[in-house]
Amino acid sequence: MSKTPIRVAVTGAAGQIGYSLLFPIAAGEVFGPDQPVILQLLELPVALDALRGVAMELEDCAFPLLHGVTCSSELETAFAGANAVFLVGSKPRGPGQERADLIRENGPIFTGQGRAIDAVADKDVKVLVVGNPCNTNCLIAQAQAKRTNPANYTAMTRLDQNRAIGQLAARAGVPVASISGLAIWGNHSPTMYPDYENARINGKPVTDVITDEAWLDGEFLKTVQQRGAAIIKARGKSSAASAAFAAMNHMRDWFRPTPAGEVVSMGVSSDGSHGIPAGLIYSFPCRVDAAGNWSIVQEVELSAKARAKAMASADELLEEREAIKDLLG
Ligand code: NAX
Repeated sequence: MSKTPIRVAVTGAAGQIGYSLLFPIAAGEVFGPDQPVILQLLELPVALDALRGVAMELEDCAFPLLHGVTCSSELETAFAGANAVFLVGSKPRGPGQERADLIRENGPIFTGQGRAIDAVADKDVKVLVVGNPCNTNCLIAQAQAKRTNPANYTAMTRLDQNRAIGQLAARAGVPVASISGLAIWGNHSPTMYPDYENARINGKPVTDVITDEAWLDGEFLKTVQQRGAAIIKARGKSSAASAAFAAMNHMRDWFRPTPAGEVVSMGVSSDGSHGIPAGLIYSFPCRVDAAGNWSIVQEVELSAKARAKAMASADELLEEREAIKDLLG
């Protein structure tokens, strides 16, 4: 007997990331090859025609697992009964715009979306915020969670994890599957810290294989932290396919137990673990249990230099929280 379809809401669905995200979801690459899905897509009214075009293309793929698509600019329609939500849509940072201004501009979007999710989504809905600044946008949406589970509001740092793994694998000359335990700490911003000290290459500490610590603390960190800007410079557009793939990874890995020995980077609500201020949406190494609940990995230690970087990113998040504190009530 086939499974009951799950409802998957995606905002900003006619945008670049949406275009790379919807088709693999419909193909079963996120929720499993036997799990039917209903896609509930949200767009601004101005982009609804484009969204209908995307819906036509979805139809033209004749995905056996795709049991329905709705296109709407109504929050309550898009989030009704949703089991999983990808909050992708938000305003991009304008030329020369300060991060603080972007936070103020995008914040209210997430108040409204958070409120609607809490009102009409499934009680156990899992929410992933991709739209930037994703950690603080997630905090704003989570503040509305009264009926839904506040722990189920997360932000995406998986792209940063994947980028870091790619860089280490290239430097060590090994396949990416040889890298384990690499996690991102902090904010999805240039202050993030990819913790290579607790990562392994073919089971050995990274620093035993890549002995050039100047490269690890210099070029490696800089490349990962600045990768988004490098892609915009090269492509003329921000990362889209890689961001969509990371969003798929994040959600897939939240719906299944984490394989032994692995960790997943997720921006989650800090409970004060590792000295990170409680309540921030902060990226930690996480593991997911058989019931689909994440927990922060406790058995990792940061060296003094790594801790300083992790705390600097927490300080940035504290500043962001201060800038939108009126939206958290
Ligand atoms: P696009 O500009 O291509 O698409 C965004 C779409 O969202 C547009 O179609 C727009 O109409 C829609 N939209 C805007 N406000 C909306 C609202 N209130 N409700 C519903 N839809 C709305 O951007 P795209 O390249 O797809 O990027 C989307 C977001 O992802 C941006 O905020 C971007 O900064 C963020 N990113 C986050 C990453 C991460 O790792 N967390 C990496 C990639 C990406 O930069």
